[in-house]
Amino acid sequence: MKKIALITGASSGIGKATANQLAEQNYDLIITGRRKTRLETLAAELQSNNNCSVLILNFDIRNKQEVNQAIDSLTDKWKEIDVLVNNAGLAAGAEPIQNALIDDWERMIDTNIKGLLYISKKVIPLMIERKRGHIVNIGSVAGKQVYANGNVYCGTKHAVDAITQGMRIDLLKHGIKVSQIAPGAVETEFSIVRFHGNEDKAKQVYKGFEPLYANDIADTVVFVVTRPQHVNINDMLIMPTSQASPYYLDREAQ
Ligand code: NDP
Ligand code: 8X3
Repeated sequence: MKKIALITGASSGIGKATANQLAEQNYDLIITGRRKTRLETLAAELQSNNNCSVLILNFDIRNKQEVNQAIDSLTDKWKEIDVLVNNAGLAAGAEPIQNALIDDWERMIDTNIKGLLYISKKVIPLMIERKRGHIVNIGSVAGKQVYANGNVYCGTKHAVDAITQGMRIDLLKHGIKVSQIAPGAVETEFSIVRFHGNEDKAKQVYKGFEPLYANDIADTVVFVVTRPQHVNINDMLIMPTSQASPYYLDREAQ
């Protein structure tokens, strides 16, 4: 029987690449996000390139009712979720704390922390019932180190780091694996979103060095979820070769 993976934020970037790579690994997929047309296009591609079934759940992860309804709508077959990739997330703004917008803070906290919790709260009981499952939280180097103007984004990813550890402890007795993957700079739509649609500013982030690509992180998700049952990767920090930390970047590398 094929395994099922639910990936949040599959309409773009790391989530989309993960959907593609898990489909190649013979998973059936539940793909989620707000942009329905993108999810429909991805579902068609996944189904034609791989022998897999794909289900779209179209919701805003900040909305608890929408999250609950989406998971409640699953048939018994689709409720057998083996892997939950908690990927949906964003940075909004990169300003000193005194200048930052409260709306940006709320978007980040509501998506990166509360959204991750809403969906986990619905999926964990399904995993506990089956005494198996694997939760992969996409954290960030921003959850390990704090950098200038990162304030609240770094705060949300530190929360993901702590929540991942807490989940692992609490789910230990239920046979459920919990892992975190914490990337450095990955060129996706992340910076376009962070700078509120300013593509020129977003391009500057990756200027002069080769960043990670979404597929590099999808590779690590595949690695983490394909270890033998007795092996869990607790935490993986993955950076571009040109980035030693948020503070040290070799922009002359290219
Ligand atoms: P993208 O902007 O390319 O993708 C973000 C995804 O999250 C989209 O599919 C988007 O879907 C989804 N999403 C955002 N807000 C919501 C929401 N309210 N409801 C449902 N889905 C939502 O960025 P990345 O692929 O780079 O980001 C993925 C994850 O990786 C994030 O958690 C990010 O913090 C993390 N990360 C990224 C790094 C980077 O440098 N790019 C580095 C470290 C971590 P839609 O808009 O359709 O709803
Ligand atoms: C995204 C990477 O360094 O911009 O989490 O925080 S960084």
